[in-house]
Formats: sequence, structure tokens, C-alpha cells
Amino acid sequence: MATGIGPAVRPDVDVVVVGAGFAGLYMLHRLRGLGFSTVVLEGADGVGGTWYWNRYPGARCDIMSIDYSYSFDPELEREWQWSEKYATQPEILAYANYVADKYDLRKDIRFGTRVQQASWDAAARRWRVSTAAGDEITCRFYVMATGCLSLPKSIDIEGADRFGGETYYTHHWPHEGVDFTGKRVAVIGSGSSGIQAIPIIAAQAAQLTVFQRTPNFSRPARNGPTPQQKLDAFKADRDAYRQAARLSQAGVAVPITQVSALQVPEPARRAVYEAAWDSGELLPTTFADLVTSAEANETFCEFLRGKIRSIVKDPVTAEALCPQGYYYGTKRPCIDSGYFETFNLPHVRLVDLRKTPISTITETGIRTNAESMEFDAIVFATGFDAMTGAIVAVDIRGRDGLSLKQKWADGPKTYLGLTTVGFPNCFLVTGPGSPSVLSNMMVSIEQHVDWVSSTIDHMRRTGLETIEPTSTAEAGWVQHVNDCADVTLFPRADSWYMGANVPGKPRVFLPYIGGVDRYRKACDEVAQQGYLGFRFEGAAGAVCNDGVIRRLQPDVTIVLEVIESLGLPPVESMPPQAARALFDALATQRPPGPAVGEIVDGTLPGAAAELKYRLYRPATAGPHPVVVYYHGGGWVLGSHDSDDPLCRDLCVRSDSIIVSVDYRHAPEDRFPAAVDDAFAALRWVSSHAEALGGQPGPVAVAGWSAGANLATVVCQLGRDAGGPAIAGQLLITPVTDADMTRPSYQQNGERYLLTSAMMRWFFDHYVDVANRSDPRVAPLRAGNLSNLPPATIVTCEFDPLRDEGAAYAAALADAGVDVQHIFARGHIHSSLTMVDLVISGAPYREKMAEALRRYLPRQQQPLLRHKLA
Ligand code: NA7
Repeated sequence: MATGIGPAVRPDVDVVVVGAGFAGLYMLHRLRGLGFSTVVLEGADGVGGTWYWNRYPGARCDIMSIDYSYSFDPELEREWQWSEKYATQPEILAYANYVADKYDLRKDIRFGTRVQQASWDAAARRWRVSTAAGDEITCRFYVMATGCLSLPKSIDIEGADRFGGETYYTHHWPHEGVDFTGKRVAVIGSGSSGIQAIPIIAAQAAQLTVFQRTPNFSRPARNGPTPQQKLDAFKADRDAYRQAARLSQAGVAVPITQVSALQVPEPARRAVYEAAWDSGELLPTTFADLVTSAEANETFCEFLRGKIRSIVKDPVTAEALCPQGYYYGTKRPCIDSGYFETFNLPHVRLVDLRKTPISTITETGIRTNAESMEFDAIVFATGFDAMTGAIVAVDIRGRDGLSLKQKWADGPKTYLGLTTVGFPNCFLVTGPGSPSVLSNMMVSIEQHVDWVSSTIDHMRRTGLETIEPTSTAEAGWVQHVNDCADVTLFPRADSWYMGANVPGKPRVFLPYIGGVDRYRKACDEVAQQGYLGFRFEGAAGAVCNDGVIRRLQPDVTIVLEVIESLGLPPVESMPPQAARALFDALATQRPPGPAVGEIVDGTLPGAAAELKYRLYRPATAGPHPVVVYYHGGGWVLGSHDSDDPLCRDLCVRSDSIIVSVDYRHAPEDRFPAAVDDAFAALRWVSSHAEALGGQPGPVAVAGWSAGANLATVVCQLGRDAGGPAIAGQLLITPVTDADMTRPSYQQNGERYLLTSAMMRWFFDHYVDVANRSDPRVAPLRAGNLSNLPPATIVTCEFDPLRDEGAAYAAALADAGVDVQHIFARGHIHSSLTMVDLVISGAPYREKMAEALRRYLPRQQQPLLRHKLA
């Protein structure tokens, strides 16, 4: 009988858990330990989940067993010794059984019990769970521990049910095993299951034909005993070993690198890849940008293709086995034992379905559009309806009869991958929107089970009966999950991570790629912040601390973390010279930005003395439109070349010449020196556009931060002086006012690199208080904002200057100026300038470049003009 929670009429149990895999087993153990009555419902006749069903030959884990095991009990860890680095399915299943016995779990598991429906009874505040056998069980909490790769994808090959020979499915293999000796065998599918099974089936079969639709990246597993180094580290400090895994990117502690594959010379890069090849590990350390940069990733792809070509003797087969058209890692990579070598055996053949697709399966074999082949047995290794399939296979009905399947029709929506709006007291273990399949499952399972059980315990202690996420929190998390995926190459691949393997499944990136470590931190912070984003109800009423746990772009978060780890002194605590030195030193660490056609350094006459400029010319044929660019740095820091990566990027994207001009800096030269120089530079560049190789006619101006302030100030000066003509102004997070009382200063003034204190320091160096309302300092305060060039104003959500940028956009629009306001969600003052570092900034820079191209259309090339004439 239930203990501890709930209204007067008690449900049958406190918690129903669906699934007796590793998640369900630990959930039961944990809840039982906390005194909650719990029952696990399991369709199979034994424990083990996916390891119960997937008994195909060669089935093994590909995370080292020492890591792919529970960490919750040191005694269990001492008692159980893995015989190999990567244990076989029978050994893993034996481990699951050992755990079930050791903690006496079976007595609360109902085997052979398939859950069909679960519905929330709002009046009774309980779930009614019904089974295929027609039984009903009521519970306060309902936990889906059904695994991410447990519901097989239906076989979508014409004629599959017609075959008269033996048919096998890797996901549902006969318990007694299969002997293929002397048989002609077909294997369809070359994912992890196919890659593991094929060498073993080949060793038995008289003939083996592999039907491959998409080749996979695979490296040798080099199985054997667990590496001594690992064992030593584990034995020396078990807690530290486990904690390192919990705080790692993927749930396995591997060294982190910040090095880009493109930064190192070819031989050094190759050495890293050779080490990865030799490592026998699924997650070797390579380079930081393989996940985000197509160019970097391609270097590894080509290395791996080279390995395949060197192993597989027949060049046509080798080429067919070489993955093309997607990036390494974006489809689940594999490690194997002799997979590619198998294709050198005389009785093994590869059929490349991209060239000769299957037309149908026949009574006796398989027909492609090129030939008919006869088989005694067909093995389907065609994969799973991953991550969501097994969850929505149960008809789950939440508040007001809402169906989870319907709610997720366009893709799963969860808060933390753990809960979903409309389904109170329902938890998902390793659900979509959590690291799940991108992590060592054991680490993720333990973290989820611990979080869920401590939440239920918290509710018991505080008299709360129901928990449900808010729509705000869920929408915020879904956005964050997508933001994380969008900075990577993953969404580009047709993978099961994207739901792309199941016809008709919505194309959504299903797991959370932000990292096990960051994910755990988010879950912990949610709990610490009074369960941010959850609404509870209890006898004493409802409580809700609504909000969104992650709002920054993920790559911006990483930059902030890296900068914080440097422990730099605040800029405002330094004399300007020291601040400049720091600014310059940090600049040397940036990725360089894209290559441009030409870079020319020169000087131009400023208002008082010569000024430096740097000209960026596109590689395309000129003459190009010309943009005068003013760098950022609060009128104190920076120079004509300090925004180099941004200028290169704008040059390439807008196909314009960017002339980044210097100006005198404060405190040596205070206001209006910078303004006077900025205007002088504009005049000089405008009148020398053709001499600089640009097209004649008006130029555009652009700038970032204080440079954007100067860019718009020169537009006002140009208007009042009757020239030079300016075609448009691009203002990236501009200073438009000296008023520091706007909400964005209050909200963002401390944590996002540009601080209120720093702005005060800039202003104090730049301009007397008495002059801060001068429109040349605060262009927003100009009496007349009409007749200014069209403007594109970019503001960032977490920038102290956000509101004054928006105010300027509104004021220009009110004055009849053509204004485009681009709002960068999740960005900070400087993140859009961080080319190749903050990848989520790239789409915004593309919009900026689009604006420049609109302001400055390319004039016809002289040659073309001539021809047309
Ligand atoms: P996967 O990795 O989804 O592999 C399934 C394979 O079957 C893959 O090569 C598919 O090609 C192929 N497939 C699927 N449908 C067809 C049809 N209709 N015709 C031909 N080929 C087809 O599943 P696994 O079981 O191997 O591995 C699942 C996960 O378990 C694995 O990633 C690990 O995390 C553990 P496709 O790529 O779709 O072109």
C-alpha cells in the first residue's frame, strides 16, 4: 500500500514505472529506498530492457563497460567485474539480473505486462494505468523508463512479409540463437547493429550479402581487457572517477581540447586522427570544432575514408563503404570488430542501395532494380523509432484528455526532457530534450532517476501533490535545445537523432547536445531556484516560480565561462594603457575570420593628424561598394584593425570593400576628437572610393558599439553638412545615449562582459558630464532625426545597451527614416562580433550583410556594361 503521499483515498501505489531496463531498475531501487511504494511494469519476461531484446550476434556496448555501469553503490562496483573492455550482450544482461537480485527488485516488477494506456484523473490527482491484459493500477506518479532505442521502426520495405525463408530482426533475436552455417544470408542495414552483427554472421554463413543504404563511419573497437590505466584510475579514487564522468560532456571523462582542426598543420592533425583510430574508443579527444565546422569535420571524414580505402581491397566496394554527404558524428558513429575487413572475404558482398535500390522482397529473396537474389535468411537491422516511439506507443492522456501523441505531433516538447506541459506527475527518464543518446546512458539514467526521486521526495516533505512544468519553461527549454543543436552540424544529417529514419516523423533534433555537465547544472539550478518553471499544487494551494532556465545562446555561455575562468581584472579597475594591452592580448586568441581577397593598410588625413585605416577587399571582381567601418572599444580601446574578424566577415558576406578607420581615443583625446576624426575619415573615403578600387557613388557606414555611435553621428553630421552622401548605416549594438537608467542596464549591467561599470569608465574617459546630452555623444537626443540614411540597428537581448538601441530604432522610424531593427535573442553586447567563436551570431551577420548589399547594390561591371551596350 502507498505510503506518505496523496489525498484520503489512496492510489494502489505511489509510483508506477514503465520498463525494467537500467532506468526502471534504478528508479525502483531509489524510490523504494525513499519509502515510496513502487511497481515496475515490464513487457518482457525478464529485466534488461534493450539488452533483453537485442540479442543479435556481436551485440555489445560501445562505451567501456567500466563506465557503462551503475555508480550508485560502491559495493556493487566492487562485486561486479567486467570480463572485457566492451562487454557482450549476455554479460550486460547478466549484470542487469545481478542488480535485480542483489536489491531484490523482482518482487515489485510485473513481467509480461505491457502498458497500453495511462490517463490522468485530475479529480483524484492520480494516474490510471491500464495494461494489455486489462488490469488497471492507480498511482500518484507515472514514470516512463522505456528507453530511447526500444521501439523498432516498422519495416518499410515492400514485400517484407512475403519472404518464405527465415526472417530475423536484430532488435528481437531468438533467445536460443541462430546458426547460419551453410546458409545464404542477407543483412539489411548498416547502423551499429548491422556493423556489430555482420562480421559474426559472415564467419558462419556460406554467403553473406549486405544491403547498405547509408555507409557509416566506424573505427576499430580494439576490444580486450579493460585498459589498466582506467582500472587504476578507478581503483585509486572511485568517487573522483565517477564525478569526472558526471561533469563531462558525454558522460565519459575524456580530455577536453580547445584546439581547432584547422589551426594545426596537416601532419599534426593527422597524428591526432591516427591516435583516435588507435584508441579503440567511441569518444576520443580530437578537435574542438569537429561538431560545429563543416570544413574541420571534413578533415576527419576524409581521414576515415582513407582508412576504409586502405582496408577494403576492392576499390568499388571500398568507395561504396565510404560515407559521403553527411558529417562525422551527425549520424551515430560506430566502433567495430573487423567490419570493413569482412568485405575482403570471398563470400561477402556489398549491395549499394543508393545505386541499386531494393524494388521488393520476394518469396525467395530480394530484388533490386538491377538483379534478383535468393536467400535462406534475411536479417533486418533497420533501427528504431528513436526517443519518442516507445513513449507515445502508450496512449498517454494528460489533463482534459490531452493525448501526448497529439501534443508531440510536430515534435516532442518537454521541460528538461523530464516533464511535459499538460501531464502532471508524469516523468520521462532520458526523454527527448535531455542528453540521452548523446551520452553514456548510465550516467544520464542515474542523474534523471536521482532528480526525479528527490523531486518526489521534496513534494512529500512540503505537502505538494502535483507537479507540472509551465508553458513558459517548456517553450524556453525547447528553444534552448534547438539553439544548442543549431550551432552544430547535427541538424544537417538525415539521422534518427532528427527523426529522419522514420517516414512521416517530424524533423526535429531530439536529444540535448549542450552536454551532460551543463545539462546536470541546469537541472540542479532548476531545483535550487525553487523548481523554476514548475507549478505545484497541494493542500495549501498552488506554488509556481515561473521562468526560463537557459536564455543565453549556448556558445555565448561557453565564451562567458572561458572568460570567467581567466580571472581577468575588471577593465574599469585598470589604467587605459593596461586595458588596451589586455584588449589586444585577448584579440590574438580569436579565430582569425574568413580569408578576404586583399588587405591593405594605409593612412588618411584625420581632423588633426594622419589616421590609420585597414581596407578589406573581397576576392570577387571589383569594383565593389564601399563601407566605412568604425571599431568598438568605448572610444578608449581598439584601433583600425581591432575588429579584424568582423570586418573580414562583413567583407565576404556583403561583397563590399570595408574600410576600417581609426580615430583618436580618450582619455588622451576627449570628445569631440573621435567624432571629428570619424567625419574626416568618412569624407576622405567617400572622395577616394574609386581610387581605393571601389565603385563611385555613396558609401555606407557601419560600426559596433562606440563605433556604431560614431557611425550614426557622422550620418547626422553629413546630413547637416550636405554630404558626403551615405547610402545606409549599419549600427551593431550602438551607444545612442548616455542615460544608464534604462531596464537593460539594470538587467544586463553586471554579467555579460560589457558592464555598467565599464560603460561609466568609458564615458568618464570620453566626455564631460556636461556634454553627454550633445547629439554627437547621444545621437538619440538629436532634435531632428529625419532625413537620415536608412538604418539597420542590431540589438542584443543581454546587452546593457539593448534598450537605447531599440529606442533609437523607434525614434528614427518615428522621424520617417527607413529602419530595420534586428533583435538578437540570447546574445550579449559583443557576441555578434565573435566570428567563428559564437556560431549562433552568424545568421545575424548574414542579415547585416544583406542590409549592406541592399544599401549598396553592385553596379554593373564595366565589362558587362560594355557588352550590353
Ligand atoms: P540504426 O543505426 O538506425 O541503423 C539502421 C540501418 O538500417 C541504417 O543503416 C539504415 O539506413 C538502414 N535502413 C533502415 N531502413 C532501411 C530500408 N528501408 N532500406 C534499407 N536500409 C534501411 O539502427 P541500429 O539498430 O543499427 O542502431 C541503433 C542504435 O543502437 C545505435 O545507434 C546505438 O546507439 C545503439 P539509413 O542510415 O537510414 O539510410
